[in-house]
Amino acid sequence: MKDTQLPSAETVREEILHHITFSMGKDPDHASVYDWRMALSLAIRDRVVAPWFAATRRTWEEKRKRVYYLSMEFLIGRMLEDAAINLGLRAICREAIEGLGQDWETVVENEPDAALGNGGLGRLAACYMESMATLGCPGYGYGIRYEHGLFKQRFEGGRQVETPEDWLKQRHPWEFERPEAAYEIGFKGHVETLDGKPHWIPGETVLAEAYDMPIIGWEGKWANTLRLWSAKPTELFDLARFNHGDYAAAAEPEALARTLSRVLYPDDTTYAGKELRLKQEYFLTSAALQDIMRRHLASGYTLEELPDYVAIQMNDTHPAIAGPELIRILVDLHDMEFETALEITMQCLGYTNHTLLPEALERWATYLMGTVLPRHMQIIEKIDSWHRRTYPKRAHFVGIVKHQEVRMGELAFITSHKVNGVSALHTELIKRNLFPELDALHPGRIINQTNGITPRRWLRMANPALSHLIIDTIGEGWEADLDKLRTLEPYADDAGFREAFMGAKRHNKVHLAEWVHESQGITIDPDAIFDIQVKRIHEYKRQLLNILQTIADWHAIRENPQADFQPRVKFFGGKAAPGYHTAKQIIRLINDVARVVNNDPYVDGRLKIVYPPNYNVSMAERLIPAADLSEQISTAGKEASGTGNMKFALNGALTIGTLDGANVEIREQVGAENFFLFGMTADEVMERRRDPEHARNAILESQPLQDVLQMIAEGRFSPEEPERYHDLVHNMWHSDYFLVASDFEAYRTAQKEVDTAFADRAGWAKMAVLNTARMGFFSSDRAIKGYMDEIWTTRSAL
Ligand code: GPQ
Repeated sequence: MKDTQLPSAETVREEILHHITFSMGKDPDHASVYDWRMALSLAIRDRVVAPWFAATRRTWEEKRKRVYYLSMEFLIGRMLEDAAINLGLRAICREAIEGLGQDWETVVENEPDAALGNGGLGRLAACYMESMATLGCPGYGYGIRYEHGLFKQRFEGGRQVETPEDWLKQRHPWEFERPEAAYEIGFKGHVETLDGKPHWIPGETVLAEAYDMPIIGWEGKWANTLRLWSAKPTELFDLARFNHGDYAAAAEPEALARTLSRVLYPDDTTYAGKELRLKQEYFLTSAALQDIMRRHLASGYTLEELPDYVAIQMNDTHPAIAGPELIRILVDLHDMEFETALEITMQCLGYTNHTLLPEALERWATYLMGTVLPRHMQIIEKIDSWHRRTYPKRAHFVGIVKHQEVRMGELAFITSHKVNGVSALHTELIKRNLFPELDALHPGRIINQTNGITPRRWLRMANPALSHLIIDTIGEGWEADLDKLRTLEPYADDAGFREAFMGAKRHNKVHLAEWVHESQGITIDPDAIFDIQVKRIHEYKRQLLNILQTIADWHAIRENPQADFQPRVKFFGGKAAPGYHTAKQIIRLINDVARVVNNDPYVDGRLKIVYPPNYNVSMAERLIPAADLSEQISTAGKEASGTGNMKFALNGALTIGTLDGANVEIREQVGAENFFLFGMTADEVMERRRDPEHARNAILESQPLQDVLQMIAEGRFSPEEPERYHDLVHNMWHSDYFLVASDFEAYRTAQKEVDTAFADRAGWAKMAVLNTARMGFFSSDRAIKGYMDEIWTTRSAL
């Protein structure tokens, strides 16, 4: 958007006042922060609508192929500032709202996060939506409008306590309800044969009603739609029962229907096998496919032309029922031959795999699938036998239905023309370990698309200090062409620039320190190393390794108080799935250790542990720009990609990490000398696990680790309950599946290298600058271009 097209702050001020009066019905003198936030949002929203309509119109007129991104999660965070930035309006809006006597940050922070996701997978979907809009890739995101997003986390005595999230308690200014776009979704019932054709008679139905959110791209050149489905009853209530005075029973159908979109399952990279989850997955998928078919047929295209106009991407296997559903629509409703329908389906579908963890691979019991979706179960069997017939060579090893379970990974693979992993290493491991037989039968189907992040939110918006320094140095343009950051490279040797770069970092650290002081009551030193690990709590991500090393450091300081330690603040952030006991124990241990360390006079402020509760997108935006050190320490071979790793490096943090997921590619890009590598490789991990004594041996070889485990076992951090961590310690000695002990010494050594490197301020600054300068590859724009070229075969409309 050219500056000349931008409104003045005065104009925006008038628009805000208009909305305060006519949308909020408030006298400005009596308006609350909420009212101001709503009025500002609506004023910005008004400016999204024109580009949004224009994009939709052009897609129809130019008969463009559309991409449909199906995801059970969209972890969006706040929307106001993001929309303002992409429209080039942030500074103007700020001036306008401050002209009305309101504080910009207070107004922006009044917005609740849209937390319709658990972690990386959901946030990736949100970054991809933004990049599709930026690139002018016509498309829709399809998801569920959960009434309650991811639970809120509190700590009570160091333990995680979950409370329901309630983001829709207030009006949601970024959505448009579309009561006219509603579809009936069936469940259960039975299949009849009518005129020799199968016919599904569902036993239950609900309505899926659409709510649309515009997603505006950089500079407002294009906008797409995120369409979220909300479940409504097909019949409002039972009038006969109501008239009999049976009010609770009368309202039953409504309550039942609404449970479908009531709450997001809080499990990240695990799968629970619950009937309601299967119903949610089908609810999303069926609504999306009906909408896609309606749009396709309304354009006057034939069914055979579907792959020319429709690309459907399945975000993991959660919407993998899309294959059978599309076949059902084509065969049962449009009289197509099964094999033709399967062929068309494959050409439309793509499947992104996000994990190799066995506990995350969805497998539904055939009896459950047969009960909830009886016709789909028949179609799944048919796809399976077609595949065995057509590819008899390895039929014995490959199968969708096995041991009375439907394997959604195999189903998604077989019904897609492309299957992709999310980092180079992960894709290799998919081929080698997850789908070796299917890969041999379908060479070339598995491809890689390394993940990316949107630089608009994760640098321009989250880090104004660094963004402005970059703009002052190399100008604008990097926001939509992140490779341009390379032109910063020569400045790594410019002492003045390095100082300015570290000045921006220090500014962010001071800002974070103030927030930590206000919100946690902990005083931290902005000149200490800010060492941050934020992500879901999971054994494979090894927060345990981090806290054990922290304890070792604490112990070392106490043993030798005179020694030269670099002051550090260890930040942790993240939620555990409510039913994940070990992850919750790790949270409790971190909090217990924090209490002891933070109150230890011997430490004298040289080591602090900060674990603010309820980590979410907004907290990430606060923490990441202030990080010196990014902890990416998963057991090699377990983290499919990671995307937090990219956000930190882009903001000039150095990584301490293993050769896992996208860390491998980050290290290649930024240079091995600008990355603190440690630990076993994925191959070494597999080798090491074959030694049944690996844990015990590793512990016996490390006196510091023995000391640390001893302290925990003795109750040093839980004196009121010394046996609190016996299971955790016992597991370290006797199992340690994620090889915390085996990597402990390597990690400690790498942390010492960090200390040494940080002491050399100029050297550190140079490495930090080079990290930012060399992160261009990890823009989600690059990733989306890869999907457009290699999976969707679609072109930019810009
Ligand atoms: N991921 Cl299967 C999730 O966040 N949730 C999931 O249910 C699954 C994967 C993550 C994965 O652990 C990260 O390594 C990736 O970077 C991320 O998906 C996006 O691909």
